[in-house]
Amino acid sequence: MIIIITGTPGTGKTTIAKSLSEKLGLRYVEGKRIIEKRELKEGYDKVLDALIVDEKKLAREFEKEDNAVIDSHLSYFMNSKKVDLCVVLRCNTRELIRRMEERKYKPEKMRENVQAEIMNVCGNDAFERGHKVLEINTTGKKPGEIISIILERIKSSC
Ligand code: DAT
Repeated sequence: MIIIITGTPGTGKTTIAKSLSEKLGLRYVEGKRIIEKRELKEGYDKVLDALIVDEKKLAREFEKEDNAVIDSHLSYFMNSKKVDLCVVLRCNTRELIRRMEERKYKPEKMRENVQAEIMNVCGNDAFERGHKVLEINTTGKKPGEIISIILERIKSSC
């Protein structure tokens, strides 16, 4: 089973993906680690303070997995036939800004991420790529509640 967790940075992907992988006995795959390990970094965007990554190459690396929860906002670039469920985590922008301030993100990066969240870039792209999408508004929900929503969906056969 392959479950991918996408969403704007700060929406809770790592928190949820780690916990979900433990609950389901699946491997936890961290996108950032794969980018480092496989040297998929193609550059660095100084203005946005973000890595430039070849999404197709990254998707191919993810597609080598067969029983995993994949934690990456770029995970929706995977072939949808190879994915059982694509979870899109959403978050209120005020809360997202608070979390990004805690992480000391640059203003340009915060602006870019807030815009991406408002436009639901990850969710829309995931739908367009044909994924079975479960979109969750995480605002005010504890991680345990979010996990329960995902498990419920898996039980009802994705
Ligand atoms: P991401 O991997 O999408 O960047 P994260 O899992 O690292 O997100 O979480 C970002 C911050 O928000 C981190 O300090 C933990 C906190 N957080 C995550 N999920 C939460 C939730 N459901 N409720 C409250 N705080 C949460």
